Amino acid sequence: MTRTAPSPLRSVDLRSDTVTRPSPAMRRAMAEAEVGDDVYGEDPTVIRLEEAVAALTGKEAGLFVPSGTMGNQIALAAHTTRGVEVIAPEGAHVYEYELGAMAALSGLMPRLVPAPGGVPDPADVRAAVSPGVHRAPTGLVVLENTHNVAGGTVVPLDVAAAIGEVARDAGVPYHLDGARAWNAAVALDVPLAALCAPFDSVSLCLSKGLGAPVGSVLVGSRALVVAAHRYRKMFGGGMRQAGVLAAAGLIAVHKGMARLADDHRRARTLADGIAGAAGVALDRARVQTNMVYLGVADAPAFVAALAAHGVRANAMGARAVRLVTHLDVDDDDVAFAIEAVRATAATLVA
Ligand code: TLP
Repeated sequence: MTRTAPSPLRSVDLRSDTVTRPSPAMRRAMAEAEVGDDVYGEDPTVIRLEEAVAALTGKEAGLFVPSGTMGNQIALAAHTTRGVEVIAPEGAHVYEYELGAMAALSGLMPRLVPAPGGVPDPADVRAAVSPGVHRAPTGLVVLENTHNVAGGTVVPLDVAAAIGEVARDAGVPYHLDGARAWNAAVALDVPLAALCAPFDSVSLCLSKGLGAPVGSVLVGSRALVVAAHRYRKMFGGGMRQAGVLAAAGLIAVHKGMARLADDHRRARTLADGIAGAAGVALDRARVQTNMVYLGVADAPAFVAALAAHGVRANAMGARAVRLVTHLDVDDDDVAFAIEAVRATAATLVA
């Protein structure tokens, strides 16, 4: 492994896998995309993308939406009525990072269950189900795979299926926030359709590890997608000639998954290189996909000092720093980032 001395002139952006730029092939496809008005359902490129993601996930239909947040929120709205509880794992993006949308837009109450390492115990989900006599009734169960704030961790298939049985017994639908379902399928070495099988709906992002500039696809039954179509318009996500975006999404879907294993390998290398740095806690067992979380005394201060060494990272709360590998990060960047993190840690502890 080549080690490069940190230089403030160089910059490696590990804040998220959302920061990637579209490839020349994507830009060409965007320029040449055949388009129509997607609000009328007439954009051929959007239709091809929706059908491709539905086929890959083993679902009947798909709906192209502008973001992962909108994919989740449309699903939550379409599956529920106001005043019900949504069971979700602690740390879930739908609860932590969607600006309270489930309450603001759909009148929903989150009911969080413990999720050590991002993996809820199906027994805890069963215990959280409310029949709705005094407490609000349970209206939906949500899972997140990979689980972002737990470390980009993977929920095993048997656990996802067992939680699905709980939802079925309770008579409520089951939604997957699969923003990074692609990463989970690669990490588990299973087809995407197997990962998505237990769920009534899945929201998958094209603009994270797969490298598209914009967009997510919500998949599920045809009936769910018809309902979702109405909420997409209501939430402001009707996009007209969206084929220019879907064209990049199609390349992401067909080419992007093949290289996610590289991101996962680089995250492990990054973790190995950082492990043992002064004042940094790192749980190697949680480095399962493209994320490395560092436990530090003061995350905003650490992120600021790290930026001065040429590496951008995100503070996720007061004591956690997140580093994410992606399409625009190569082996040299990882080596550079290791040196930068170690130098930052040494400075802050000294
Ligand atoms: N997550 C972003 C931030 O919001 C934290 C990131 O950089 O990781 N589900 C999950 C599990 C996500 O991690 C994200 C994005 C979303 C949904 C929302 O996707 P977008 O940003 O497209 O609305």
